[in-house]
Amino acid sequence: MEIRQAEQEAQALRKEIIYHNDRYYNQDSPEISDYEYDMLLKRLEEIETAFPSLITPDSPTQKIGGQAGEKFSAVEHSVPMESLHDSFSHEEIREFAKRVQESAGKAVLVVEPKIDGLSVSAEYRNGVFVRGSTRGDGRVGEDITENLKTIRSLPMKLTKAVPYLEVRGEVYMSVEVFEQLAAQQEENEEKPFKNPRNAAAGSLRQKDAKITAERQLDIFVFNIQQIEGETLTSHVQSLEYLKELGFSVLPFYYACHDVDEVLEKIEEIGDKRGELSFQIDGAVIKTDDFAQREVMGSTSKFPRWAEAYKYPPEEKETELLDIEINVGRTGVLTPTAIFAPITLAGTTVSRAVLHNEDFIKEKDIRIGDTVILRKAGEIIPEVVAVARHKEGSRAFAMPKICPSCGSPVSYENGEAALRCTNTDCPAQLMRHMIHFVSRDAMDIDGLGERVLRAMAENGLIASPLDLYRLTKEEIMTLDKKKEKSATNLVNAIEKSKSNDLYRIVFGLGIRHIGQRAAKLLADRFRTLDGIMNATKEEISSVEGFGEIMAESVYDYFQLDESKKLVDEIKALGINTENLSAPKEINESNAFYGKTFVITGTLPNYKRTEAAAIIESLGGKVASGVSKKTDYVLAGEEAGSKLTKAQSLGITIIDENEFENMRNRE
Ligand code: 0OX
Repeated sequence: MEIRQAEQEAQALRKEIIYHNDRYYNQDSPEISDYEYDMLLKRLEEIETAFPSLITPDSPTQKIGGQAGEKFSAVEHSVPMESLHDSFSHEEIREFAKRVQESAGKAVLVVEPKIDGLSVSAEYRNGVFVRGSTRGDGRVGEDITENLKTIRSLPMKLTKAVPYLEVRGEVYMSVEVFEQLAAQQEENEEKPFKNPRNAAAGSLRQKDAKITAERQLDIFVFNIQQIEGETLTSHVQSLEYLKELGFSVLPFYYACHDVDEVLEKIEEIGDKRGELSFQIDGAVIKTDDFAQREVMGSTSKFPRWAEAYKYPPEEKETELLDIEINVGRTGVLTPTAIFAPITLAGTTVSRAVLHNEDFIKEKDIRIGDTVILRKAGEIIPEVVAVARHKEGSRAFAMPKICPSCGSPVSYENGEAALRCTNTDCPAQLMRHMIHFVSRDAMDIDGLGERVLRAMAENGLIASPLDLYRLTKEEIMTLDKKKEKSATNLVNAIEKSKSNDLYRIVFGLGIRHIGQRAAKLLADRFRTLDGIMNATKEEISSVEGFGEIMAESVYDYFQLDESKKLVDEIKALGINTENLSAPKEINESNAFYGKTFVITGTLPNYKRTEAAAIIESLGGKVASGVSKKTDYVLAGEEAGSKLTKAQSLGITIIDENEFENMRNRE
């Protein structure tokens, strides 16, 4: 290649990589797979190695992609948080091992998983957590102390009072938590996170640490950045030491004595990557001995004593048996591929979303074809391409009528989504009812899709509000509904009448309005009437609201049906006011300024509900019992916290006493 051609290609690659860096690191919303990104960077590296005069100081090969943002205050890393150089073949790993041997002599190499999360630093003084930060560009990161405090696997106090310690670890979201979150986001028609890494990133860098707490993140610690009061000489020794201090350390790592063993362990980790409860994007190979690391040193960006190995994404072929059409809550018809089940990256998959007609046309997907599947972000199966058309297969066409109600379907103002035009479509109504009772909306216990379908089929309900008119006797006419469970259901429905305002707003299922948007509306306008009577300008001035969202809310409440619905909601006695309004707290109430610990199962409240009541009255809720605790609210099967409270002589109350205290308020 000539230098001029190389320069052009390098420039184009840099531009592309910088764009994808921004999508990945700053917007938590990548457009290409990690593998595709790695390949772009690798190509740029190849060009720069062949023509070193082309290297520019701002080339993505010279810097780590993240940038300390403006949301959080900056933290300067006194020990830089370096990144790793990537390898994609056994040959490159052999070269790395040779370099280590040539520079530092015979070495033990440790192979460990490369967790796909976010690198963070956590600092401790005298064994107590004092500060947390993101990696940022490796030299300056962001202060995320409050967010890290919400991670249960990160100890706030170590087993030893080490004078000073800075560790580095990877914050991640487990596959299980991610799948729950993805299902919830789909149900709420919110934009889903693409993979656990993005979900972890989006959850960690939140100004409101409460959101981080809800997302149940975890951490694996893998490095000591700085330590005072202890001398460690190897990686394995420091991992053992970190375990003793109470850290959740990488769950497995292997000390290898030659490169063949290294490659064997890399493959072994690769083989089990689909079965792990966390995602990995490769393996890391590290020189164990710190004295040898010292000899090798670092380049401007990477340590020379470590290397990453990236696995290619797993792809498989299977036969496309059918394309099914699902009708969503807002009437969108979504085609879904049904294929012969296969195991892919550890789980059995048999369905994949085909998004819309454009997607199917672009890839020319036809029923009977052999298709290539991959897991996007290693989790959600997607059709990459058609491997082979089946002989005589015909192009797929979206239906002209709704498969549920037979009404015409249409495309609205240039959208790629096809919608059923009938607002009374039973499939839409059913999705709407499922949404209405869901955990993030009215949160009615014991009402799932199965019961709702049975109720609708038996003519008991035709709309969500019909639920509030149901009697115990009517519910008991349903197959297998015993008196006790019918009573529970009636009670759960009744209880939902006192939900906070945002729940009913979200439950209405207004297009483009997710739970967070519903909370913003409730906070700003305080009552359902307030939201209904707001002007378009007032709605669009709500922080975080764009034109489309504002228009959607405004248009919704202009409809006569919506106005009638609001009247009906009020007539049924469903709360339409914001209850979390910062009320004047009467400081003489029994809760004000007191610290509570809640333990065990309470008969009628979830622990989070009891906590909200305490906090609304000016009390504090702590997680552990100490001398500072004023009351322990104990339910059934309360364990060690109750015993500790007894030994410290702290007042223990049950739910009854708790209620009495509230009434004395
Ligand atoms: C990981 C991971 C990341 C320490 C020196 C250079 C990179 N994602 O699991 N980084 C490192 O090592 C650092 N190890 C890991 N296991």
